[in-house]
Order: sequence, then C-alpha cells, then structure tokens
Amino acid sequence: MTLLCSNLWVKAMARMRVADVIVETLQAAGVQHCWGVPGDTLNYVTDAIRRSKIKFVHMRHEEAAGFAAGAEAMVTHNLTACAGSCGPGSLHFINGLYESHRNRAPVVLIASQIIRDEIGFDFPQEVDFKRVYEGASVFCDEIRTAGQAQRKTALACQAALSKRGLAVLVLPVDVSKAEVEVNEFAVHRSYPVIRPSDAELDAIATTLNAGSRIAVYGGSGCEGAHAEVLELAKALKAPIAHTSRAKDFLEYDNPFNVGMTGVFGTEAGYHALMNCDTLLLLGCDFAWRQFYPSNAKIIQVDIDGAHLGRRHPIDIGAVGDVKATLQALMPHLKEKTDNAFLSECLHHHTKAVAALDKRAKIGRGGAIHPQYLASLIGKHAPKNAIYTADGGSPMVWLLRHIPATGESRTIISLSHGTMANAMPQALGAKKAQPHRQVISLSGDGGLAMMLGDLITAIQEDIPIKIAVFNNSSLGFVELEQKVEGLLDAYTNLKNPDFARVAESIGFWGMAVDNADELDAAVASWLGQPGPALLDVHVDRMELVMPPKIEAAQIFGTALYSAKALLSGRGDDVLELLTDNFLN
Ligand SMILES: Cc1ncc(C[n+]2csc(CCOP(=O)(O)OP(=O)(O)O)c2C)c(N)n1
Ligand SMILES: [Mg+2]
Repeated sequence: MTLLCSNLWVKAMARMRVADVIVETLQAAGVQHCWGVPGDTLNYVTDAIRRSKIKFVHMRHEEAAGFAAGAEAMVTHNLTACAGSCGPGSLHFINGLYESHRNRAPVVLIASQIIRDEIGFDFPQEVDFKRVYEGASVFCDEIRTAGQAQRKTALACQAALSKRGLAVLVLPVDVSKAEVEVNEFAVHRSYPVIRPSDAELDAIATTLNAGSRIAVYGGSGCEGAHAEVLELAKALKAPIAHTSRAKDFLEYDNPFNVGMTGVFGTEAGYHALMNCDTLLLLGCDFAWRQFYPSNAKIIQVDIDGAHLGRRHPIDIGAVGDVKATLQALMPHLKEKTDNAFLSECLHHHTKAVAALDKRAKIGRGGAIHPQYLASLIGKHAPKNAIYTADGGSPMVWLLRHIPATGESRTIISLSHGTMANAMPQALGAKKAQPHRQVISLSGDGGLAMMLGDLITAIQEDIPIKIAVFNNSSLGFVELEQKVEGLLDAYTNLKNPDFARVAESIGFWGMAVDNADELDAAVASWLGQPGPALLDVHVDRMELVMPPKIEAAQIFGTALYSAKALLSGRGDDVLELLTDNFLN
C-alpha cells in the first residue's frame, strides 16, 4: 500500500521548501501529531506543520514529548513524530524516546541542527545527535542536502515502522529552509504472515506431544492471538503464564491463566514455569534468567530470530508470528487427557490471587494500601480504559490489581524502567484516542519529576485523570535498600499539596487520606469531564514481594531491622513487620 498522499504525486517536479517536503511525507505516512517544543533551527519545520494536517502538541519539556509520542504510537500502531530545536532542545528528548524505542514504538524525531557550515567547530548549541541517538534508534542519519530530504524521510519512516522503534532525522536549518524539486519517494507498510517451516513445526509438535507437564509462557508477541493461544492450551492441558507486557493480550477471559512470574509476578506463574517438563515460549523475551527452568525442554517461537535463545538455552527455536504459527501447528498436536499439572497450577493461582486480594482493602488503623487504591480505580474505570503507571511501585499495583478486560490497555516502563513516564504517556494516549478514559497511576516522586507538563493537559486540552500514589517516598528504592539490609537514605519526599498545585494549574483536584472516603472519591474523580488529579496518601511501608522470597531477602530484611533498631528507628521496623508479615 502506498501511503504517499496524491497531492505529493501531483506536485512531482514542483519546487517546495524542504521543511514542507518532510512534513508532507510524514503526514502521508500516517503521522497525526508532532510532539515538541519549538525554537530557532526548528522554525521552518513548525511553520510547515502549522500549514499541514499534522497537529503540533506544544509541550513544556521534550522528555515528556518523547514519552507521549511513544504512547500514542503504541495505542494506535501508527507512526508518530517529535521535533526539537538544536542542541539542548533535541537533547532533552533522550529519556522519553529511549523509553519509546524500547517499547518498539514507531516514532520519528526531527532533531534540528545548526547550519552545515558550522558543524564540527564547537559552534554554540552544537550537539552531535548521531552519537547521542545511535544507541536508541533503528535509524539515525542527517539530511545532508535538500535533494536527500524526501528520500531520507521516507527511509526513516520505513525503518521506524518495519523495525519498530525510533528513527532520528538530523536536519540542519539551512537544509530545512532550502527549496527542492519534489520526487516520488513514499512510505510502504506491509503485513506479512510469517510462520516456521514445516520441518520446524514437526519438531515443535513432536516435542509438545512427548511432554506431560507443559507450560506456555506468552509475551507481547501474543497480541491478537488470544484465541489461538487458548486453543493450544486447551489441547495440551497447559497453564498459561504471561509477561507483564502481555497482560492485555492474555490475562482476560482465560481459564488457563496463572499470571506472571518474575519480581512482579506471583508464586503461581513462578511455579508453572519452574515445574513444567516442556516450556513453550511464545513471542516472549523475558529478561530475568533466574526465572527460567533448567530441567525442561524449551521451545521458543518469536518473530525476531535474534531473540531466539538469548535469555536461556533452548531446545528448539523457530521464527514466526504467534497467531500464524499456532494456526499451522494445531493440526499436528495430539490432545492430552491428563490435566493434573494444569489443575495444580490453577490451584496455586487461586491461592495467589486470594493473597493479593487480601492487601487490596483498607489496612490496619484505616491505612490506605496502594493495592486498595489500584483496585478501586479498576472498579470504577470503564472497560476500555487506558492505564499508564510510573516506574517504581505504581506499575506493580497496576499489573497486579487492575485486571485486563480485553479492551483495556496497559502502558508501563518495562524494558527501560524509567520514573515519571506515566503522566506524559497518558497525555500521548489521550490525545491519540480522546474517546477513551486515560488514567495515570503516578508516583509522588514520578509526578514531581515531570510536573511541568501538567500544564500541557490544560493548554492542549487533554483531559487525563491522574492518581498520585503519595507515600512521601521514593518507595521502591526505600524497599530495595531495606531488602539489601541497608538503612534507607535519600528517599524521603517533602511534597507539596498536589491537589492544590493541580488546581492552580486548572485541574480538578482532591486529596484523600481517609480510607473510608476513597471509594466515593475515586468515582467522583473519574467522573470529572476535564483533567483531574486525585492525591491519595497511601501506606508507605508496602513491600513489593517477589513470588519466591529468597533467603537473602529475608536475611536482608532482618539485617535492616537490626540496623534500624540500633539507630533508634524501631517504629520503622514495627511498621514494616506488622504491615507486611502479620496481616
Ligand atoms: C529517571 C529515573 N531515575 C531514578 C530511577 C530509580 N528509581 C526507580 S523507582 C524510584 C522511586 C519511584 O518513586 P515514586 O515515583 O514516588 O514511586 P513509589 O515507588 O514511591 O511508589 C527511583 C528513584 C529510575 N528508575 N528512573
Ligand atoms: Mg512514592
């Protein structure tokens, strides 16, 4: 399919300003928004955008723009753009775009640059963007002449869409200002169906048919393959564990679901993987090697051959799209009758869910467990809500306590693990899909880090909903330090009244510290027509327990307790123990 709009064809051989050529090529490739902050070397580009159908979303910090663009691309599966001025302007995007790139979001950054004549002489605001962005992109190149502009822009879009990630176009201002004859380079999208060879399918089927305790571990490659994965699990009597990234695609309507493993998971997911005799990895690139079994036969199917066997040694590796592969594989599988392993795993799952649910309620002395807040948000949000959550503990509460519905979408920082992603990602998702409720689960540390772009929600009229998990702490780090047996340090947060800060910006704002009022407060916050922020004073001492508590971690907590007692922080120890172990 050729996406280049027909007016560009008509204009063939006509002369146009390079900035216009670039903008029209992006528009023809499906870009609807360009996120950024204007300035100096970008002026011809923003002027071209002003006259195009692309909307420029004027942000307060480029990092937030990078997060927002990535979220837009993730929810729409379409190309999005960012643009920045030279030097610090285009440098500021780096963390937001790193996050987006590692989420495999197709985003193009126009990093405008000083004039070509001055490059290489330490000119004011000179930054070598190729060196900065090469490690976080699928394409990174400078448009060296006006004649290259359309061809290189099309190439950048092509790379972002087909290799799935960030493409950076470095654009010297004298090039963007120049005029050039338009030609015919366009962007093409292809949707191939890829599956392993017949011989590979035979080998996979033989191994699965020989297994008796089979587990499926599904990753984000299972998007769109819910029915096929469940059909396979039914035939093989196999529990399905999923990665955090696959929550939206596998958790809902799934009688074989045993949840996640890893630090964010539960014992049920962990048990299924560690105790199977045959493990089928489907579109799953889970990084933590200690959570793979050492005594099982492992089969891995992935669309990217470079992922095969990169986390753990495997017995069979095959390249394929999960849906197409399973459709081709099913006729080769013998239906199993023994469901003992499946029942055992499902029993673990029921127990694990009950243990999680126990924390999702009002705590001792009226404490608001963050899990309770998360579950109330899930209760009051519409079925097709989009959730974002900050790196730190909010993303754990989202993953564990807000069930996927099949229509909901979860955006969190998994591969990159950044703070402060949630609110700007919510801006991106809401701008892209204004008809859906978009809810940011923000940490108090995370929100403060990108606070300036609250203003964008007002200025650009993006009615997001923000819940602040306000524990007056960099809680996740405080926990890490305690588990290591260290005394926690530098994690205290002296916060402003976030509800009043938000109100002064133009948000609806409310603070809650009484657990009995929380249910009604969540309902009223989500019912607001405009941007709204709910600042909830949650319990600080909430352990994010890994599924299997290692001896070292118990030891570490004990060591912390001893140190804390010796340094006169006995109350801390008591709180930690009563809150997490004596409930
Ligand atoms: C940009 C960035 N800086 C620092 C870190 C290290 N880090 C991970 S979680 C965290 C604390 C998050 O605090 P908050 O947003 O308040 O969430 P909480 O864990 O308290 O719920 C920090 C400092 C990081 N991951 N990313
Ligand atoms: Mg916090």
